[in-house]
Amino acid sequence: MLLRLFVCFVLFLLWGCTQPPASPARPNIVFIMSDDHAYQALSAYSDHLIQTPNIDRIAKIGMRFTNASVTNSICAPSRATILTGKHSHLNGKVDNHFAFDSSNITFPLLLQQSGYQTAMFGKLHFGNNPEGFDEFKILPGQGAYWNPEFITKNEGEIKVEGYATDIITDFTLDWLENDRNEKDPFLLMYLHKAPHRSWYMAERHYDQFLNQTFPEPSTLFDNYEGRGNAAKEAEMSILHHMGWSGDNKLFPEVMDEINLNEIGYDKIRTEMTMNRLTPEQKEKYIKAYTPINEEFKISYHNMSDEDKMRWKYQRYMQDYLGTIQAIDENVGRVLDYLEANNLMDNTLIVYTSDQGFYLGEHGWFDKRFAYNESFKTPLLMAWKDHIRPGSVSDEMVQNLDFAQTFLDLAGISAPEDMQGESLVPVLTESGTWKRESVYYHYYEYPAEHMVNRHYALVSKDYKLIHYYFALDEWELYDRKKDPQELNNVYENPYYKEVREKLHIELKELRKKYKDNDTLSKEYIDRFLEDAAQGKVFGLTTTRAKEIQEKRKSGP
Ligand code: SGN
Ligand code: CA
Repeated sequence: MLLRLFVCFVLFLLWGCTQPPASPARPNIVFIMSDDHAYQALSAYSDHLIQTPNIDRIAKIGMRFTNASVTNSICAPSRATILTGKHSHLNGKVDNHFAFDSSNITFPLLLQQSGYQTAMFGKLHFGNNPEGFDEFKILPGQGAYWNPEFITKNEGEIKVEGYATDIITDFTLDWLENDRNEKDPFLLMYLHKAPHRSWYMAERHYDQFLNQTFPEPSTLFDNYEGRGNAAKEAEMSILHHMGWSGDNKLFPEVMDEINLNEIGYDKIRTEMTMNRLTPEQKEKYIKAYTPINEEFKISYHNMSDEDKMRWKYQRYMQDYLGTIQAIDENVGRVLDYLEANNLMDNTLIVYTSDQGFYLGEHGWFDKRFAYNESFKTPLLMAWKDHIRPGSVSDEMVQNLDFAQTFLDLAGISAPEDMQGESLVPVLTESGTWKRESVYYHYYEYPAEHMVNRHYALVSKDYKLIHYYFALDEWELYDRKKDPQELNNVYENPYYKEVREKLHIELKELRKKYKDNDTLSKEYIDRFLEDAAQGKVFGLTTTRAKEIQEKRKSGP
């Protein structure tokens, strides 16, 4: 008997040795992205504005990137770069205006073809539906905070009562619980609309946020001395370009009462939002914002520009950060689900934003510039037993790298023309990964916020920017000595050698990424023609026509 047992045991061992080792299951990917979430408003980076304990859980169990950036700091182009692994000039989505070219090969398509289940919920902003998804429920365009409509794969267009951040999470959890099969790996893209302008928070957060005062950034009153014209010409000043009503939530009737005239569609924006609310939602909203409006009526006529800036900044922060509170709670719901269902073990979790955002730095809101607050983006990644808990990477990674990273994890070789690099060696702290500098190119001009076209090289030490098109100006920043980017040292003789070296590097980067100076003349003319016909949001027909005329008479 014993002998038989022994023989069986030896045979068992031999059998085990002759079998190939079981290949590890391909990881699931949960890609969480918010829209315009500044790293300054995430406590894993800095807790001076808000606590985000749930999002921070990803940093605690995984890696936090301190130098993650985007290639083009605006919504749809960022998303196109993420999906295609290519810079804007190659995937064609250079700005928010024209639709995404769906013939692009994307990583979700490749994952789906290789057996991944794929689902997307939330904001895409492509002007068409995503390819390569078994299931999607996406917001049309920018989408709405309140009672939003969704374009769905299987149910046509639907409208759901409630608050967007909660609803997008409900869809996500519902898919995880009811639609996912347990045998195949999955890619889940969970994409928030918040904290995008015009910053409407969930009702449950009114009490907490409408009574808070937030610290001001030291550059709130920046006068743009020491920099070129692009910063001076941009229309994203909290004082001058943020709407009293559409952004800062003054009631239109209060503005009429105190004779505060706003140009443009500021009050109309409020009316459009209010028309979406149910009577109960509206009642709570009016109740919450009435004290602010009443107080403003009394103080407005005695306010200096400085006071107005301070008031607008506080109003902005209360609303913006309020929207982040709901994201944090909802990310917590998703992480809880993953934990409770043993999905943490083999899931890569990513938290990022489609770009950074100005929270009063340089007196600004919005993004678009190659300066830090908009160029950089938060990035946290966790994957149990593969990424060291609490690790920090200062590598210069970009949204360009996601596609190849995810394909690498799934064991799929990336198409040759993808331009990023797999982050797996960085994540697992194994092998070598070296990148000295990254490339940036922003195109959407003339357009809302009037940030001139520019391209840039960014290394850990320096930033070299070229504004072209309506300007022809260079800027150079010493990132170590001047982290706030207040002094353009391009003409400073001390930096002559550095400048020359960076020029050569920039040329090489542009060659490597196959970029050339400008967009085709035809593209710009088509864009301006649409704007002249009132089809480009945020650019008035008058202004577009003026620019068209100038181009006709110009060189
Ligand atoms: C809207 C906003 C802009 C914002 C763009 C792009 N205006 O047009 O402030 O820059 O979206 O944002 S609003 O009056 O509609 O709020 S992006 O994140 O989609 O690129
Ligand atoms: Ca955005």
